[in-house]
Amino acid sequence: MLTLIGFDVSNYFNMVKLALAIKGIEYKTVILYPNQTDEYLLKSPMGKVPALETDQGVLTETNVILEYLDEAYPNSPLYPGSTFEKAKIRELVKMAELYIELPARRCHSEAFFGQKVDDLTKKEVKRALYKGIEGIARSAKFNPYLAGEQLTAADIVFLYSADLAAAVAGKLFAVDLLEMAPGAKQLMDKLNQLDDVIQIAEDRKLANIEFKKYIASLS
Ligand SMILES: N[C@@H](CCC(=O)N[C@@H](CS)C(=O)NCC(=O)O)C(=O)O
Repeated sequence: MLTLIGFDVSNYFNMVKLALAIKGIEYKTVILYPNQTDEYLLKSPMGKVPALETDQGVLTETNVILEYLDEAYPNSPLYPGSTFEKAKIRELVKMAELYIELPARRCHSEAFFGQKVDDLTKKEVKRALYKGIEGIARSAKFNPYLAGEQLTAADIVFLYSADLAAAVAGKLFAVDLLEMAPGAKQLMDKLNQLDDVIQIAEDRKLANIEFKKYIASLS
């Protein structure tokens, strides 16, 4: 059986959780925070979560895990369509991670943990997020899903990237990021109504209590 390693507050962990839920794959969970212990680095070379233990070995990097799951469990495909359509989904996944999730992450400490981020970083992040969401607006179909009529891996990655990025943009720049991509808000609303997404949000809320204690213990 697959084992998913990570913790329920992690947006990347939740991307994999949602993919597993959509596909109805059975798995176990090992709750673990990212760390640089020798033991964990043997599994996850960067010490990050999530990691997915399979019969053949451990996989890391969320987009890779999503593609693995889709090939190993072809039901409810997350990369449906022709070779070109699959590539377009991968393009959207990559854009959401590179241009939305990663820039916003640079400001998570101030937006979520009350630790100041310097003004230059904030300026860079604001500019990067504007460019990112404008790029997504050009590239995505929002019909109603990112790649068209079917929910794909792009929606999963966008959901758990854009929510945090929108919170960062709202808190730090007083900007409604999702408004800059027509259709994005409606898509987020639609995705947030899915039973699996509601369950993941509940798990996340519960896990956040322990996570906050853990973060406080680090300082
Ligand atoms: N590129 C990785 C990113 C995963 C990631 O950044 N996870 C966070 C938790 S949400 C983490 O492990 N952070 C600890 C670290 O960066 O060392 C992926 O796609 O899975």
